[in-house]
Amino acid sequence: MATPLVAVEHRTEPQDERTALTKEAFQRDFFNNLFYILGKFPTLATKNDYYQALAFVVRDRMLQRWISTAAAYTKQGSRTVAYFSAEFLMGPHLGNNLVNLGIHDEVRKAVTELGLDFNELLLEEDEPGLGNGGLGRLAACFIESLATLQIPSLGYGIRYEFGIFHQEIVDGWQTERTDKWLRFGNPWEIPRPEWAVHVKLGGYTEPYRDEFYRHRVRWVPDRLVAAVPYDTPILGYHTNTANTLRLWKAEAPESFDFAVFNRGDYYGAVMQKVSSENLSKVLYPNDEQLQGKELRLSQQYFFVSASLQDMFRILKIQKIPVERFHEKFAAQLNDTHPAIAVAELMRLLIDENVVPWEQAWDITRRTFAYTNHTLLPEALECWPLPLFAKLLPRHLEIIFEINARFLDEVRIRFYGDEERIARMSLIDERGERYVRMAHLACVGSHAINGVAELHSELLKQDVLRDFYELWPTRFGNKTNGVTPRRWMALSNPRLTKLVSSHIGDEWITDLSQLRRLEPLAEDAGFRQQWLDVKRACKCDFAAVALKKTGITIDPDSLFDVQVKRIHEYKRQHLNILHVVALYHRLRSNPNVDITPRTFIFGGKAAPGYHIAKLIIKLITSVGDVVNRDPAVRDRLKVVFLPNFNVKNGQRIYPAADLSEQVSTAGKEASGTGNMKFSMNGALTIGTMDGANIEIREEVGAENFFLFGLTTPEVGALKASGYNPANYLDGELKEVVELIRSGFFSRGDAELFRPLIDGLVHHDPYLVFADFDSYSKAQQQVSAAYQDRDHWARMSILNSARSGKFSSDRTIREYCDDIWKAPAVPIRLLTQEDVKVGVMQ
Ligand code: NBG
Repeated sequence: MATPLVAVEHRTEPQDERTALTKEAFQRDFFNNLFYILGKFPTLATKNDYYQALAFVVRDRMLQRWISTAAAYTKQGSRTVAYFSAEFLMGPHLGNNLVNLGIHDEVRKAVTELGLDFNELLLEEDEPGLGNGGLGRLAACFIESLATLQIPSLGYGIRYEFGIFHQEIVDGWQTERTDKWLRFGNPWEIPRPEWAVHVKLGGYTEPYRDEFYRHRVRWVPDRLVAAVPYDTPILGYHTNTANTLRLWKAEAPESFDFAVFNRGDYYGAVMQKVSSENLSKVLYPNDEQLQGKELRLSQQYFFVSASLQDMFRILKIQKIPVERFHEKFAAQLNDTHPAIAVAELMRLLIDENVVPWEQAWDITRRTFAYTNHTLLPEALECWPLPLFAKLLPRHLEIIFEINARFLDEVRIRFYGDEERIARMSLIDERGERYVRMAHLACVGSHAINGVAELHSELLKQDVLRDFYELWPTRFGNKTNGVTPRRWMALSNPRLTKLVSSHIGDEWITDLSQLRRLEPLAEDAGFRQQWLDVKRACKCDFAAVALKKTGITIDPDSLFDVQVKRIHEYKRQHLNILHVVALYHRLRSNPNVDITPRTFIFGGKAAPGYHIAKLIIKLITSVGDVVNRDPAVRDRLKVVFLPNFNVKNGQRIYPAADLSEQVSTAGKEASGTGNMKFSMNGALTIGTMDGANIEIREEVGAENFFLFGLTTPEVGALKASGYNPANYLDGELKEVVELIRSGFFSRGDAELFRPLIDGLVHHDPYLVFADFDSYSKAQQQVSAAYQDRDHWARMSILNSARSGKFSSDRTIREYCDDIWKAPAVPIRLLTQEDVKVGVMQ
């Protein structure tokens, strides 16, 4: 059954004085905020003060929607999606809120009239970088789409005091600086200490009989941490809906110091407070890599427990019995980071609400669904049993019980297949014992999905094959998407204007309408306008690149871009080897005719991932040589843009001609950057991996540069005993020798040895095997770019056919197939309505 999720426009809202949408009101409130909230006057005000004064102007306009939304959901007891995610990579709020409120241009005018630089104020916002990469950004796109589609929802996560580190490039190397995003305060959040809850940790359990002589278990923790919610409103685009992102901050409980304090150990008491606060101090900066630290598991449990307790509180206010938990809430597990929720909901139901096991299990399973985001074995979370037992003794008991019952079910289905039972167990007992979080997530969920078609297929065939064989109907696919509000309307206003002037602006909430651009690909005038927009975006980016790196780049060269986390499976090294090959060609034959290109790289390496950091060093070192070599005469440039984040992404995607999506087939679960590029008119050079396959299917094979081995070919080559040295001949050999010789490292032949030796002897991601095919595809790119007119056609078609990759489509599918959550349109309340409510 399809739920009606049409975004209804309600723009005739009642307005209070404080929420009026006129230029005069904006200007008046701007100064009011500067005086009364920030306590500044213009002579002393910093740019950041002005940014905040503006942020509060916008926030006032959001609060009316937020309150109206909360009132409607509370009154109606609406079914609510709870999106559980350890990461929300939101990016700056101000611009997005202006776009979604529909007041972007008016506010720009109002601010400009005051003699301030609007863009500069937007740049003042320190973005909440509470995520590593695609997984966290997906969560951000999803909650925006949920609000746009008017689905009641709550995003639950952690309010890290330090988000993803700030990357600087020093002497060509990545260096990390702490991300002090809260330094000047955060105007977008409201703390709700009155809804704080306690989270238990450690200690032991004991059985007891309650007053009705029932057998129960009590968890006696050795630590309590207070979880304080900080709420951020998430606006839908041109709707009255403002949902909530609720992030938990760890604090010491009120009575934290009582016992210690009485013993006179003031210092010890304060230290205990510090240790509680550590829980939400910092985001672990690992992407696709397990960090088996106790603090990490504590963080996961901390936010999951706080969120579930919060959901019980909501049930209580709305007078819904706990037995109907799953009717009120659909909870999505964003990867296994929140998988402990399965055991925690069981504990809350059984131990704290005295619900019988079978019923509790039924509620739990109907509540949760699990999204897997990776096929890399090193990213699958497993916790050592002793660590788990120490931190979460009661949960371990519950997991054992879940496991015993689950394995009984497997035994009956697969009689005598003890190997299968060992493989499927929630506990890995092959050596040291581990809790397998992906198995817990599968067993505790009624729906399991991957994030692109290929990925979901590989889950069924490989990583989760046993679970698929047991419960085939639980498995499905939900191909990722990205929000066109941030990734087009906000970040590419020129393209937005051009597109809207031809097909109207409904595409912003119905991206499939971009198809109406297709016929315009044959219109020479439109193609010229399209190229003009692209060129203007490239000029903007060239200015940014110059400012951040000191490198001058030519906006008429082909902008060839790879921005994403640095990881061997994503193969930035394949890209840079090709750059060296081009350089080598130019040096060997200075008159060779090549298409001028600017290679742009960006992305962070996990601080402990040495090879990834060495790849960055190789990129910057090649850049140092190439950018300065007069023989190249500006035909090649290499830029490593430091600190790739949401803010920088917004300037890069619109400026790209070519999008590098070159992961080894079968390794990238989906990718979402690939979608942002394509929407903004970049062509893709890519492998048959993740969502690339679906992008190619949509835009047409003739508008996509395909190369490389397919997933089955990768498997076959590995099975036959892959030897990378066999591929080391011709140009690739010369390239490798050049790097090995120390040419890019001032004669230091040792510097890149770990990277080069690793490729020559192991090459787990088949860089060498794919090099030739990649290089040929790049020659096709160069040739194609020579015919600008044809390139423009392909670029237009990429954008026109990217409708599938809106996160609105993805969220509709989740709502229809998994969450069964219908839209709830919101009527705006005025302050008068609210006052009447108070008087009643
Ligand atoms: C990442 C995948 C990407 C995918 C995003 C969002 C993790 C664990 N996974 O391919 O690598 O696009 O998730 O689904 O970060």
